[in-house]
Amino acid sequence: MRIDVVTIFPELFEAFLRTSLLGSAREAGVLAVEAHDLRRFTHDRHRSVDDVPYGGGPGMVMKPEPLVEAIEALAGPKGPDRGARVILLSPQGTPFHQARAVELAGESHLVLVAGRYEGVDQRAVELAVDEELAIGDYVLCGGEIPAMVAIEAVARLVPGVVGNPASVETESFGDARLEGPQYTRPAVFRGLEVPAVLRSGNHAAIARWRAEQAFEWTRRRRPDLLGRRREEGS
Ligand code: 4HQ
Repeated sequence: MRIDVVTIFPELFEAFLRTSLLGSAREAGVLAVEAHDLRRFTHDRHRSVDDVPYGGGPGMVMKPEPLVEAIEALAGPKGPDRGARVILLSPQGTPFHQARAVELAGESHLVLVAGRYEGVDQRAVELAVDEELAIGDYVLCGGEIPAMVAIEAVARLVPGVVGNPASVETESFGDARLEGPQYTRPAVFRGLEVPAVLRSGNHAAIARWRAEQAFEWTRRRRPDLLGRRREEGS
């Protein structure tokens, strides 16, 4: 899979993309991820990417010209023949969740657009963006961290990115449940014991206990997940 990011802060992605599973997957050639400086697609002396909002109001709006140029350079023109899916990270987008990550992991090429300021000129959205995603109901300063969230959620589902595929399947939300508690050594820490069943060696009992804990945690902490239908995934 290939992922391109359009941003005015490509340096934010450097350590992120070099580190851990993403770094290894990129080195192994399983994944190609690159951040592109939006200012490369400007033509004026000041390399402007923003301008004042029509109608007035606080803040600035991202100019359409550099954005559309950048997106078209990476993804081609919008339309049925476009080989990539272009996603704008925005609080106005549809909520991002595990089921969408699974779908996006099946794409061959994603272009993620990280905006700044008050947002993006709507004509750039209409002309060049395929879909808008929101990672949550809160407001950040830019779409860079939302883009990283999408990259990490999607990339770990791409075959070969996570070494042990079993750990991808059993984790939370794959089945719209929370995971229960996890323990490692020591068996007793500050007087708190690891539940005996986990040390019993009885694998059937362990599996049953974990399923119960997962259900109980979900019921208490996220009852909304239990009401959802399976196809929604999360
Ligand atoms: N922003 N989910 C404002 C977000 C956001 C979110 C991205 C801040 C876009 C212009 N993006 N910029 N929440 O808060 O995706």
